[in-house]
Amino acid sequence: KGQKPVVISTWRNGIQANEEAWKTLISGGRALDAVERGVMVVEADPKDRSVGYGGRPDRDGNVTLDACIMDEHSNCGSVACLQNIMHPISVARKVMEETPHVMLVGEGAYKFARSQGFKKENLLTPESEKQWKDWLKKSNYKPVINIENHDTIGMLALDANGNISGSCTTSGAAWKLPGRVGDSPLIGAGLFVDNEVGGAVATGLGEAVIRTAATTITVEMMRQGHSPAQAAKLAIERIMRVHKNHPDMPNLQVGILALNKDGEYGGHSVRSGFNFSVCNSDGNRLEDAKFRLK
Ligand code: SD4
Repeated sequence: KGQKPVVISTWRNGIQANEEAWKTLISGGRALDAVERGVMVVEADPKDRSVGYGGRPDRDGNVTLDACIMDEHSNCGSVACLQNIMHPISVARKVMEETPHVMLVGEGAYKFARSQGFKKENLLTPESEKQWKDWLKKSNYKPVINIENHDTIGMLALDANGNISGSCTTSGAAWKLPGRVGDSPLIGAGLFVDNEVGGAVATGLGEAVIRTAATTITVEMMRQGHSPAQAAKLAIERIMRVHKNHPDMPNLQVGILALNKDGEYGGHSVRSGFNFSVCNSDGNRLEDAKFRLK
């Protein structure tokens, strides 16, 4: 049985993010505020090497950030390849609320952020710089499942008024080509919300998520009557079918979380190892997603 309010987010780091989001939800606040404030905790955490401050850089040593946010009215905002700003999710929200656009990238996103009062900050921590320098020795680009590329935070919340919003924020794939944008800032790929139905977020190999519009199809599956758990499973099966003969398949990991209007949720991944954090009135805890492959 579903409950509201509820917040779910990807990976173990979602626990601290949920804790923050819950404060907003339990005081009757908006899901939109919850999903922004929640993921900000992880953006500022240097220990998370895939999000915001402390994120692993691209192969030139620059930390570039992707983020998006979507509310219960299908308003959305997004930034991609943004540098030197600690909270890309808040810049994405400003794009949504203060401009006629949905997405700003690179230098334009940075200039916009500065004009909105965001500070310029160095996001490359000594630890991430050291990892990058180690990587440079061989310069071998090979994403390692569940480790190297996968701590992006995606969050979905259903508030006490029955409204759903979502957020997603990442430094993307470590050692990516400069200028690479993943699924995380793309509405319909890394995140999709339709307040009539529910929402979905994705983590993992962004290219595979984009090829399949994975969160869009998850939400559409729920619209057709599937539970969130079933919808996430069907979307993962679709991703696997599409990538059957693809060079990405041997290392492919994608995890999808889904939440519906009744507060029911579910998660599914291609391979084992994907977990997610759930917080409702039963508490804040980590759950393992179901998966197709060991
Ligand atoms: C990307 N989907 O940029 C992101 C990476 C990710 O946990 O999810 N990391 O492809």
